[in-house]
Amino acid sequence: MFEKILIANRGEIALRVVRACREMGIKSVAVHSTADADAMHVRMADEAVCIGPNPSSQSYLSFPSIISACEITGAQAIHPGYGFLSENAAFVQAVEDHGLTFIGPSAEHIRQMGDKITAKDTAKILGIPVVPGSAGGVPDLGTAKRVAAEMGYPVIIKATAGGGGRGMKVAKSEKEIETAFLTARSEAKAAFGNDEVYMEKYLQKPRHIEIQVFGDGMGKGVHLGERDCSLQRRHQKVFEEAPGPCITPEERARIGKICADAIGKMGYSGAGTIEFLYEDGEFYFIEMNTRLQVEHPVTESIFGQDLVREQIRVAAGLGLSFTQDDLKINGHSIEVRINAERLPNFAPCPGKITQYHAPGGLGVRMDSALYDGYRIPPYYDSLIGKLIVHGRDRPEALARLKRALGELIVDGIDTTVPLFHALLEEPDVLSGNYNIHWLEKWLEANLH
Ligand code: MV4
Repeated sequence: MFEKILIANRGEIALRVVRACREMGIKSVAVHSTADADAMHVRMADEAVCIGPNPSSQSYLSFPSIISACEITGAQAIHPGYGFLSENAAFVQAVEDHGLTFIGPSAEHIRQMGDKITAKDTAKILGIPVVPGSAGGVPDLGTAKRVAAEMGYPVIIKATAGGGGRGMKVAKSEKEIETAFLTARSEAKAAFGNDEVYMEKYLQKPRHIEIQVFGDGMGKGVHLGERDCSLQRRHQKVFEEAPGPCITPEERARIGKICADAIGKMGYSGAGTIEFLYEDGEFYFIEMNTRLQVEHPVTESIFGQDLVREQIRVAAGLGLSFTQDDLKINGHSIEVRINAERLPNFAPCPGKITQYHAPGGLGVRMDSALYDGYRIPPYYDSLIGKLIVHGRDRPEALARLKRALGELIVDGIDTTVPLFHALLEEPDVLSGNYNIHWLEKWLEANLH
C-alpha cells in the first residue's frame, strides 16, 4: 500500500480523499493555489504544498507543479478527484513517466472514452446497448441528411470530442438539419479544436440513469447499481438519487451485469460511470466517465462502501475489498448540490461565510470544505457542499432531506438551498416523476 498520496484537487472532494487516506493509515498531501492557502483541505491534510497562482491553469492544472510536489513530499500516488486532471490522458502518462501511480484508469482507457465515437463503438462491441445513430463521424451535410432520413427525425448532432452536453444540436426536421449540422461543427471546432461530429436518434423524454462500475485492473468488474441524475440545469446536476425511482431490481441486475462484464473484459482499473438515457424501459449508452463522480456518495450510502478506499486499493494492486455477491442495496439516498449561486439566474456568488452550521443526525452526511469565516474565492467551481441523506425508503429520505435542509446555515452568501426547499414541495419530485427536461421547464415556470 502507498505510504503517502498527493491530492490534486481542492474543496470538498480533496477533503473526501484526505478522510479516506486517514482511515487507511496513509499520509495525505494537499496542494493549493495562492487563493486556497486558508482552505479546509489544506488544514486537514498531513502536509500542504503551494503549487501556483490563483488561475487553475497555473495551479490545479499544472503538470510540472503537481509532479514536483510529489517529488518534494515523497508522495507515491496522485488522487485526481473529479474535474481538473481527472480525465486527462496526457497527465496520466506524465505521472507514470515519473514513476508515480495515478489513482484511476490507464491513459489508454481515458483516451478511449474521451473520444465519444470510440467510446460508443467500444460499448457496442462489449454488448452495451447504445443509442441508434451514425456509424462513426458524419463528414458532410449530404451524409447528415442521408443518415437522418434513414433513422428518422428528430436527430441530435454531437461533437466527437465533446461530452457533458457541450456542442450538441437537435434537428426536428429536414428543414433544421443544415443549421444544426453547420453550427454543431463550428462550435465543436471552437470548443475542442476538432470539428468532427456524429449523429443519433434524439430521445425526447428520457431519464439520465448512470451505472457505477469498478474494475479491479485484473480482469474483474463489478457494478454498484444506478443513480438517477435527471434533475439538471444546463447539463449541471442538482439533485441525484440512488436507487433510481423507476428502475426495477430485474432491470438493475440485467444492465448492471452487462456493464460489470464489459468493465472486466476491458481490463478497466478503478471507478467508472456508464451513462445511459432511459426511455420506455430501454437503456441507451451515451458516454462513460472514467473518474469518481461528484454524486458518488449516494451509491456509498446505499451499499455501505467507501468508493475512494476502493480506488486506492485497486491503484495499489490489492483489488476490491468486495465481490458482486457482497453488494446489497440498503434503503434510499438523495444528494443535493449546494452551490454559491444567486437565484433565479444561478449567478456565481463568492464571498465570505459569516456563519456555517452543518446539519446532522441519523442518515445525514454533509460533504463540504466550508467553515465559519471562510472566504469563497471567485476563481473556481461554485459547488460549496453536498448534502446527502439516507433513509430506509425514498419517502423517509425525502423527509430527512427536508429536515436536514432546515438545519443547514450558510450565511454571508447566496446559495441554491432555496431551490431545494421549493423542489421538495413539488408532487413530481415527491413521486419521482421527472425526466431530463423537468427541471428546466419548472425553472422557466417558477423562477422567471
Ligand atoms: C441525448 C439526448 C437525447 N437523445 N442524446 C446531454 C449531455 C450528454 N451527456 C448527452 N446529452 C443528451 N444526449 C440523444 N440521442 C439528450 C441529452 C440531454 C441530456 C442528457 C442527460 C441529462 C440532461 C440532458 C439535458 C438535455 C439534453
